[in-house]
Amino acid sequence: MTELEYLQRVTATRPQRMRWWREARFGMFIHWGLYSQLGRHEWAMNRERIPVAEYEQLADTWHPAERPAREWARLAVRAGMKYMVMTTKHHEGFCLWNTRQTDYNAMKHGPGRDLVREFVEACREFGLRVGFYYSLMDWHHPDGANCARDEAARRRFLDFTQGCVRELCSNYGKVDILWYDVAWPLQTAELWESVKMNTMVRELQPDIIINNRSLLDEDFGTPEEHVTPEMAGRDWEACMTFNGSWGYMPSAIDWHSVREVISMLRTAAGGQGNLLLNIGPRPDGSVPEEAYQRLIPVGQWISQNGEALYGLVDRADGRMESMPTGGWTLKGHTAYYWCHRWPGRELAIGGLQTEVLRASLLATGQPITFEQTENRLVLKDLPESSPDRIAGVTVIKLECASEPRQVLGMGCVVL
Ligand code: JFZ
Repeated sequence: MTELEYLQRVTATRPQRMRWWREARFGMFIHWGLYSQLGRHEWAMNRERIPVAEYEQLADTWHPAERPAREWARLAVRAGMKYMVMTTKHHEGFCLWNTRQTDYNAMKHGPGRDLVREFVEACREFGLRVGFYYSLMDWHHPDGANCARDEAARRRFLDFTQGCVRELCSNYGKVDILWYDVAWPLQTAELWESVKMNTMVRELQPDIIINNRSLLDEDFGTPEEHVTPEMAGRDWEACMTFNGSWGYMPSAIDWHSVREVISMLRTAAGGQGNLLLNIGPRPDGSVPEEAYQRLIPVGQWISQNGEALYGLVDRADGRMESMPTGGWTLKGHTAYYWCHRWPGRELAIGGLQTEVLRASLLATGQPITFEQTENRLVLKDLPESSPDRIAGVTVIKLECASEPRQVLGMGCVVL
């Protein structure tokens, strides 16, 4: 199949394949591997130049607790997340599943079991969609670097890579997401044989969605550590750490707050994108307390305000303006104003070009009285302080006569 034929086929099926993902909005990223034992970031092997022979010893000292993926899944559900993506093989090259491609895997070493299978079973038990992260870059495989210089090595490494991906897409039932990472050292999709590999993937998993990190655009873009909408019409998912490290790192103590996570969600939904928020479990698989302290309140907030987050949303950027007290998400004729700086008894919103039919507090349905003139909406008789007691982010629902639009520009009202 040519790349053009592949592209046409993938484009044609994308709306149907992506629908659940576009509605889901929020997922949990899991980075867990041998590096978790070091607790010094998942790049420790590279950043500290740990010799392979020394690093390999971690394979036999890793003894995770029983089925920790069930704890992750339970927390993901409580947090309002709809899917999970777990590292099946990170750059360190250790495979968390029972692979035939290398003995450097969880079955043959310390864990003594298939950790990917446990992850899939936990996702299914808790009703979460299944995502596999797979690092193309491999610091352990003998051809992982010289494949860029030696054609025989490239052939061997591609056979290894395609063998791993084939197993992951064949042996675990339905896989919903394939999340490639770091296509180093080969510089092009052609050198990686990405069309051939992803054609195989899609033959094995016809409904799967694939990210953009096998050097093909595929189904969605992956802004990392920043929540920045991609161009209109392009699906995207911001992947974010909670504290600056993907892998377990107890010295990484600056965790995003509940309010910051809600702000990420608002930016994602306002730009028709998703948020994939990471936790790095401890070596035994347990979840750091800081993650619970944030994800439980986030889930409580979403349980009251999920209408403004989930489902097919319209892009707010380009139709609505930035405001000092909050931000927008849109759905059809309804605008949701996520007010994170509560103004007190009145809230004025300038520049609305759309007639507001009804205003209410989303969480409770309580109506809000308002006055609307040509260029100004004034919400009146509001509570003195923000009604949201979880994070101080109150969503105001504005049901309009048509698609909401706001125009403010740089000037002011001419008296
Ligand atoms: C990659 C990984 O290196 C990282 O460990 C984590 O898994 C993350 C989700 O993905 O992070 C990257 C990828 C690409 C670049 C930098 C970090 N880059 O292109 O500069």
